[in-house]
Amino acid sequence: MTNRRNFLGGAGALTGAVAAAGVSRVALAALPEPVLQTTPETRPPLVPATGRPYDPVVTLNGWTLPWRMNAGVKEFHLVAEPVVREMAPGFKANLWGYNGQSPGPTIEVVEGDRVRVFVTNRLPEHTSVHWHGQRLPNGMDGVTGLTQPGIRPGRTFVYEFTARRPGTFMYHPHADEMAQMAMGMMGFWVTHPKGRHPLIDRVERDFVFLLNAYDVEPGSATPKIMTMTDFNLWSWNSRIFPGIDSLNVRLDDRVRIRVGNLTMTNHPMHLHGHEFEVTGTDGGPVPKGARWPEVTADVAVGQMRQFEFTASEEGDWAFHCHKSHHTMNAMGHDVPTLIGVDHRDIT
Ligand SMILES: [Cu+2]
Repeated sequence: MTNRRNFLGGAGALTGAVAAAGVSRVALAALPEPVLQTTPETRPPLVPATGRPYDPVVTLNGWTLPWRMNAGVKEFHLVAEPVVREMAPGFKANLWGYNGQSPGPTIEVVEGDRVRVFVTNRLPEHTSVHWHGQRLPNGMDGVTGLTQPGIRPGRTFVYEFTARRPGTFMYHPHADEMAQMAMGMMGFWVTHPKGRHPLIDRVERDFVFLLNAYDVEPGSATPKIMTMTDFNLWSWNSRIFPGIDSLNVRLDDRVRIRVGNLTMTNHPMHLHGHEFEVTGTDGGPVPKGARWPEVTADVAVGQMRQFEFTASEEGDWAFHCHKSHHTMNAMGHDVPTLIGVDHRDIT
């Protein structure tokens, strides 16, 4: 369920932590209430009640962050914090994320929207948010040591810019990146087109998720943050099989799936039973003459790929990364080969 935290209630740990860091009650009162998510279930699309209309997306095992309108500006409040993420039934991991979950909530805006994002840091170290792929003023790009000092623990930083081009983007820290991204700090951003767009079709189903990866030893719950390539959990939105929800569509629906890759390796994404086209990247929509049919498309590191197809075949169709070892979970990687071994004496 979705909860609103009361920053000024006096009883919450967050109130204490922020107040101790010297943020005045007057300043806090000006912020939008942070909204947090307590479940890893796929939440229904957030139909916009304020601001300009758009067709909302569905975040796989995730949710869209509510906003408030303030004098024409769309205001969001992200809280960077330690979270406990249920990665599969019975398996909870100590991650870092935003607003109660990892990955953070999807942020949805409309092309031309003025956007203000308050980022409160409840982590034990500094952080920032980089708005991967977006056109924005240099000072809003979120790179510590280059465009801003890190947001210190207990402090809130305000990012503000106009969402200039429609598209699918990601957000993640550019502060202690190796640790913070290995701990799960990332999220999705969708800027919907203003009105009809010649290269962005309306679809019946629009899904988003991030490919991410962790190294959590069996029996432990906190990722090893210095692992470079040998991860043992290849997750979608910090969920692993069989905990990943299905993408449910009706027969003959037009379907769009936006997949971002914030792991350390590429993932050839393969859809069964249908052909799709890559209709967009985080660089923008692909011209129609440059699209071709595929059943597998690679999503490289730091890339977003947008797949579209008509769900014209009835059934339960698999959709997976084609690297077989990416479909294994933590306990599978160290199993010795027993093919050719006479099992009769060891069973
Ligand atoms: Cu993969």
